[in-house]
Amino acid sequence: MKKTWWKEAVIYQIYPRSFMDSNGDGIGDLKGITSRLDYLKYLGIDVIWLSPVYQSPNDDNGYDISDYQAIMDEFGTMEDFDEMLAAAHERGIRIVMDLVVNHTSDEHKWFMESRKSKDNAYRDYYIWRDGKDAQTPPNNWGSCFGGSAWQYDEETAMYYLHLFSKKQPDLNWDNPKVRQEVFDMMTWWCDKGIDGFRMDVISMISKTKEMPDGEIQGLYGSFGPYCVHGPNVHNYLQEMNEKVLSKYDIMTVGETAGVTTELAKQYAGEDTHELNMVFQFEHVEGDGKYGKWTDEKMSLTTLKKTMSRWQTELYGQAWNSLFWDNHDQPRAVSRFGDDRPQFREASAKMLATCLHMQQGTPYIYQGEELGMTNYPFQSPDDFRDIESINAYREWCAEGSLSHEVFWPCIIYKSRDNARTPVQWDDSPQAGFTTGTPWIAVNPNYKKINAKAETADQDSVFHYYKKLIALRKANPIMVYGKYELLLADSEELFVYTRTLEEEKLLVVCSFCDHETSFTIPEEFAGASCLIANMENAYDKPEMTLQAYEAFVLLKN
Ligand code: TEU
Ligand code: CA
Repeated sequence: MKKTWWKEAVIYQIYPRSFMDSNGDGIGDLKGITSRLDYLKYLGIDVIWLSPVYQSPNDDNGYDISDYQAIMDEFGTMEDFDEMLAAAHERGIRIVMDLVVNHTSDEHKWFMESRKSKDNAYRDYYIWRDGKDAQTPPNNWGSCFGGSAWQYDEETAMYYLHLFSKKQPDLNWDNPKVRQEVFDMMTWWCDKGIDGFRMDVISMISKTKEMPDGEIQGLYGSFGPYCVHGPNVHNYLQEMNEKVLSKYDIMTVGETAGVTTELAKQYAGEDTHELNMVFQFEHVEGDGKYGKWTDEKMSLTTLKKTMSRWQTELYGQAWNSLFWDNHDQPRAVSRFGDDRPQFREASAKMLATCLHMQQGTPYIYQGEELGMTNYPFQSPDDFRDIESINAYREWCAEGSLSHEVFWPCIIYKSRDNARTPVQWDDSPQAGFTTGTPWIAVNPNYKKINAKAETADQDSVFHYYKKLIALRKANPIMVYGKYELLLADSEELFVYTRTLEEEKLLVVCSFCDHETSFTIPEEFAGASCLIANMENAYDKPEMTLQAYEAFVLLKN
């Protein structure tokens, strides 16, 4: 298996709006990121995945871009970006940009032109269709953010497709001019010295010609079979690779909602000349009760089966991305661990062990290294995210579900859980801003914050720091072959990694009570590489505490 820097890296995702505010307007910004690079260097991460910082009206917090080669006013200037890029590189940290090219903002000049007339030069930059009439869209597809996936435009009395908000019109990738515009823009950023791209919903860029009604899921028809993994998606990615990616020493990761292991081997195969790796979502989706919304945890056996399939089926053929959360998911410790005070730290460290000892490139979402938790939402007015705001209205306020039924589901899964400001210290607003934050700071910042944790060797922060350092010193963590043990246990996630003569045993308790465990004979006398609590490993029969995690190394 080829060794590369992005296989051996640990990647940290920054959601700029909530990371650090430098000018007191309550909104995170580029200078704020620059001011915290020493913290990230101390943590030991190698790459920053920077969520969008381009010009945007912020209908979807920057995932609706109106100018790909300008910086969002609220985040600062292009000079601020250049300063941040240079400061990161000085510290040996690479910067991977978020490439959002399935759609633009409706305030992008291309769309402003496209909607002017049916014969405008930019008309075919987007996907326009006649409705059945001015009140009836071309088909029954629903948008990811609620409502129809089609918006009627008076000017030319036609509908345009938007798989996300109506201010995010989908680009027509079948138009070679669109592809060339995107490739030119990517080249411009690569020439500035960035180190790669995370590609937003890249599995959706190719749509089928025919656009029939979809199977009803929830309140609308599904666009999945017609807009995900479409007929030309691999051709377009190979063209992108040939015209841009192959010319630079950069890394790419595709956000490929709905991807299977088979498809991942094509998107991110060692020799398919498309992407380096993909984000798969099987372990963070499929738990929904009302669409994605739920208040129930996935069973441990289901989680283990899903993660193990990705570990074994990609091994030696494609590269895994490893994550528990990001800006679209609830906080890991609240969702997969246990955020009750007596268990939060142990379970956060256990989750870190379980993920970072797997095969693939691990991603840390801002605040995950502190064990930050979900937010205690009290009212729909607390939400800022278009997805949560629309969902509450569609499923509950105007829908069929009572507040009592839907509220626990939306507060458990809302993307805003991950978007509350990073908790830097115990000063007002957790040191994130001297002003009023755009979204409320979690009230638990007094205890959960970077200042307290960097000073405490036993903190979640220092546990992540140790894991990152271990990855640099132990190639088996990067390249070892994975094998699941105790598949049927609903309490323990246990697996091994093997690389030549070395072998790791990774033991993680996912339950809130004591459990027993027997160390396999072959690990008798093995040394402990890392553990989240004290225990003895010199006898095979062990008692594990709630959320205990440890790793034995036999070499
Ligand atoms: O997310 C794609 C996507 O499918 C999300 O809607 C996500 O799966 C869902 O919100 C999970 O609940 C990408 C970006 O990560 C997201 O922030 C954007 O809102 C979306 O694309 C549109 O650009
Ligand atoms: Ca600011």
